[in-house]
Amino acid sequence: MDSNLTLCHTLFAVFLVCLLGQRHVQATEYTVGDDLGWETGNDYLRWSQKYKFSVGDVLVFKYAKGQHDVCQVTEETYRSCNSTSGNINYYNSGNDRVNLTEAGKYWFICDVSGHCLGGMKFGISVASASPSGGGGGGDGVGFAPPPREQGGGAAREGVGRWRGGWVLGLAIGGLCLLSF
Ligand SMILES: [Cu+2]
Repeated sequence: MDSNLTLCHTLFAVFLVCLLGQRHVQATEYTVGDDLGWETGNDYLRWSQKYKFSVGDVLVFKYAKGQHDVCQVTEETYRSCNSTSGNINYYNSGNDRVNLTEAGKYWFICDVSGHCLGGMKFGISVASASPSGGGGGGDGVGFAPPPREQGGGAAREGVGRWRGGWVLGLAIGGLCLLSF
């Protein structure tokens, strides 16, 4: 039964590595606007208040290329919707990934004429990465009210993966017991 024991240890090691990996990566991808994507008529203020963002997370803007774009701007430009100044980054691929690499505030608008004034704009607070994944350190930046955990596509996915890890662990544990 030596080989069974070895297999058991190997599986257990793999499980541990997976768990550790999950703790460290902890990056969550958020599709802006959830299922609706980056589009006119969506309430991005509401969307931005649903989640708690941390360093390492990624925002994904999905839209028909050419119909919208994404400008990361200063707070002033966010408020005025006047993008003649205050542009930090610009994206227009239709499937833009923005890595939240630093803690602080990020402001985004659509620079297509009238869209920002029409509501395609939001700001978020990004908290420094938390090692436990318990959801951000909350750094006291808070201009957004605490997130309500409702219908969170991305957030729920994270929890699902975490549970999956435990199920895997239990399965391996069961296998180990059976092999003795
Ligand atoms: Cu637009």
